[in-house]
Amino acid sequence: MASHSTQGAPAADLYPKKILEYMEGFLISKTVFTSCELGVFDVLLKAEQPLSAEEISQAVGASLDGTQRLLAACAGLQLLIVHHDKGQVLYSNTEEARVFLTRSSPLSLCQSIQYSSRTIYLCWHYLTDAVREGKNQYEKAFGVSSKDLFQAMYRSDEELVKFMHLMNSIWNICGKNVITAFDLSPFKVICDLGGDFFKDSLPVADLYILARILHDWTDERCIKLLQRIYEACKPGGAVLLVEALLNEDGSGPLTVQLYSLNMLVQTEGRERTDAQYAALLTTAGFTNIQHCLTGKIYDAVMGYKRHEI
Ligand code: ASE
Repeated sequence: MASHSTQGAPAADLYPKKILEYMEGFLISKTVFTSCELGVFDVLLKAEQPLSAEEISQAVGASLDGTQRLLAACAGLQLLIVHHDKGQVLYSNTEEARVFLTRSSPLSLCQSIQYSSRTIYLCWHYLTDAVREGKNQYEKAFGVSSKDLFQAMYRSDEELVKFMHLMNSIWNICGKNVITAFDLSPFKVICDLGGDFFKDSLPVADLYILARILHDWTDERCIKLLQRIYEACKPGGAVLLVEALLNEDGSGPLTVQLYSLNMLVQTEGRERTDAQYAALLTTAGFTNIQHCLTGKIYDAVMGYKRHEI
């Protein structure tokens, strides 16, 4: 054997780059959360010209030292551009920061980021407990009973509004792909399901859209809901599921694997494969099930109710 390196004797240059990145990934999340919460990107948008750390710290009402470090990190993350002007350091937004991280932008992710910062991040503090117990962590994170999921998720008007903004801001980015995945022109009456759909009577429609609904619930509850929809649906009608689909063998995408962990800490559900959604739809009576991957986070699954013979 020429090589001296064996198990238990790592090479001197062995450097766990990936693991270090994972270990400290939350530092990046928190840097983005804080910059948005302070309104750094909004201040730079309004100024319409590069600003110094001093000007930004005053505008956002934060310490100069803290702001300087935050701005440097944002520049490192390629969210801010650094300008050197006559010995002065000035900052401006990158195109991506202007479009997605300013509050007034139509494609703003600020509300999503706020929900991540104030709700999801706090739930993930208890991920170990969630994995051990196999259930969500609202009681520990917020002191609210998680018996009724949406009573917990909508525990205050503020929390409800934050969640609605989250749902909407992702829709701005993925909505078009999902809604053009299938030809929906044959459907005259379309019902986008929200509200208390386990209790309330459902309107008669040709197409029911369930966008990021089934991933909140157990298989049993999903089947119950799909059966209610099947009952209400006109013959020849259909149901369109909008969900982030796992690969058939569960091997990815990583985002969806992580979302499934998020469903564990936050809901009663999970992310599923297209075959798992197809099985739920089949059990409820739907046929001719098809799925379409969009290449973005959210995909589409369709199932039909047969025409009466
Ligand atoms: C739900 C969707 C979400 C319920 C709770 C949720 C999302 C976050 N929390 O139906 C959106 C997807 N993002 C993640 C991280 O799961």
